[in-house]
Amino acid sequence: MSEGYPGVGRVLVIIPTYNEADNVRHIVERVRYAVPEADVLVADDNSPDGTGEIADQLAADDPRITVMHRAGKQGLGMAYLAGFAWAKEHGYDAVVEMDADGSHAPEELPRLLDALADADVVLGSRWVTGGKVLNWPVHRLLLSRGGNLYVRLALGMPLRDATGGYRAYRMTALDKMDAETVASQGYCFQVDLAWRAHRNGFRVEEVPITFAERERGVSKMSSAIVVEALWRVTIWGTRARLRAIRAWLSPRRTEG
Ligand SMILES: Nc1nc2c(ncn2[C@@H]2O[C@H](COP(=O)(O)OP(=O)(O)OP(=O)(O)O)[C@@H](O)[C@H]2O)c(=O)[nH]1
Ligand SMILES: [Mg+2]
Repeated sequence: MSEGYPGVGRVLVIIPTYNEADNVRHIVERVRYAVPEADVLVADDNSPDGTGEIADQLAADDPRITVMHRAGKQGLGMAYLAGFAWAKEHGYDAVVEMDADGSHAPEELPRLLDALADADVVLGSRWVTGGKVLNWPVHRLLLSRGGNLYVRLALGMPLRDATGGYRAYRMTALDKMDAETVASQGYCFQVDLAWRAHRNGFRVEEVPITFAERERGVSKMSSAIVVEALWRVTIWGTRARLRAIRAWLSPRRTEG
């Protein structure tokens, strides 16, 4: 049982993994060192490269580390949902999302958690002042900037980095967001949760992070992920505009 992070309480860092054998040990060790008050849950989708077994070795030596072995590759979003449910079952006050590939520096986590002391949701942001991206090719930079611009315009949501995956949520907020009904995968999962947080009127803070391109292992990014985000965001944005129009018309109808 952990004593908790000041102003936040018991924190669980969820790290989803699929074929991260070259990364999992290092990332978990960095988290444990950077935020000793936090527990770690590795959510592995039965990676063929043995990531799950490496994580088991880490867990055997440290009671603050747990490994969730899932049946097979079901996408990042599903792994997070299972992790959130586990955190709820085990009475955590906050959860953190973090990639295993080193793109999200555990050394920056105290800044996210400090911000969570006065917020419901904290987004690690590459696109606010002070945020940085290291070693990304131009096409990835354009995709991220363009994607975030589209999200902002389509949804009318003021966040600069709604696609990022380095985040902290209070469990109370996550509960109200009905996260278990999220069907989105990939980046869209992150946009979906940001959109739910925004619509619920939660305090969403963006904290600048330095995002580094993965050095080892294989990317799971695909064009299918981008296409999914595009169509879902377009549908949500259209629905939000229709709701706004209906709300604008309805008092006039009753007046008339
Ligand atoms: N459990 C689980 N984890 C996944 C799955 N897909 C991706 N991940 C993990 O989610 C995190 C982000 O995936 P990445 O491959 O880094 O995706 P990305 O950050 O969009 O792409 P690159 O950093 O460019 O490689 C990593 O820790 C992956 O191992 C999945 O289907 N199941
Ligand atoms: Mg990555």
